[in-house]
Amino acid sequence: MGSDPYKKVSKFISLALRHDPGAAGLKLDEHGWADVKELIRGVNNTGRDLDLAMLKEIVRTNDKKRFAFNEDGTKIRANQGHSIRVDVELKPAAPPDVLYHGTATRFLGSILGAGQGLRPGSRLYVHLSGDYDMAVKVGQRHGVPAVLKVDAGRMANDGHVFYLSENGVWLVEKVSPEYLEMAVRKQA
Ligand code: HQG
Repeated sequence: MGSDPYKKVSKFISLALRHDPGAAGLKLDEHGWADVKELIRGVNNTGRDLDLAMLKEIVRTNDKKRFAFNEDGTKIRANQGHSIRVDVELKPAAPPDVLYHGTATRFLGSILGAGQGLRPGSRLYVHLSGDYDMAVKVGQRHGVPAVLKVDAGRMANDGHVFYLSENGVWLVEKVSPEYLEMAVRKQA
């Protein structure tokens, strides 16, 4: 992971395709697609090195499969993680009984203590993971990690819609505190 030679440019592409297309002089369509040639040109215009071969390699090798080309390879979009309102045609899916959310200990007061539950913040959805260890990594991005266990089975029974992104991230609009508890690491 640390040896990914494309990490910097790939982060910039994430920014452009999820949050700020203008940073690369781009416009996304309603489904989040950007024109591949425009993306390459836009990234080059910011002084970053990128050509089609590199972009293909980035999409293929990205550790979280963050991006996808359309069928004829003329367009590209982020699979999930957007803050801008685009419809990436997420598929509703029945979640496993338990999902995890990685956060930081400093947020637990408002999530559990103040009873806000999980909110999407600047993104369109709350991000959940089927995997405890992945949730720890997500939480570490914000500080000392804390992992919450989400009673996804009961939420689904209660009518909450879950989506599974193309790259395997579970998404839901919000999680009320009644479905949350602190997770305890499973014994190996
Ligand atoms: C927290 C990465 C206070 C929430 C990851 C999180 C993920 C609250 C932070 C993806 C709260 C938002 C998304 C409340 C939630 N009060 N804090 N009521 N409700 N929060 O970055 O889930 O590498 O927007 O716990 O792998 O950390 O970019 O979301 O700590 O899949 O592809 O507010 O980003 O993927 O932070 O991460 P974020 P996230 P990529």
